[in-house]
Amino acid sequence: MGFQVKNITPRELPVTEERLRAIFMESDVNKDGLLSKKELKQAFGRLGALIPAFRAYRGLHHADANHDGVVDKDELDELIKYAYRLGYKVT
Ligand SMILES: [Ca+2]
Ligand SMILES: [Ca+2]
Repeated sequence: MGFQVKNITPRELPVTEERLRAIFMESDVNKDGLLSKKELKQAFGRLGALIPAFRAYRGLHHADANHDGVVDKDELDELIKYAYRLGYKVT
């Protein structure tokens, strides 16, 4: 019959923790070694989050152990674990 099977498989792979680390570090646009909420929003946007602002808020809440409003390099591991559990896929 005349219709095509819509079974397009994008080349998506589950994101690894290494990849997440790279994405978060690249999202530190002002290179101060800290991830602000704005930078987190950008990172989650790159990961394909439906509502990056919400994920930035949740991720920050989860990882920001010293409550200074930014994720530093000591807190990054927690952020990576949080993002990893969400099971993002990257192309
Ligand atoms: Ca920064
Ligand atoms: Ca912090």
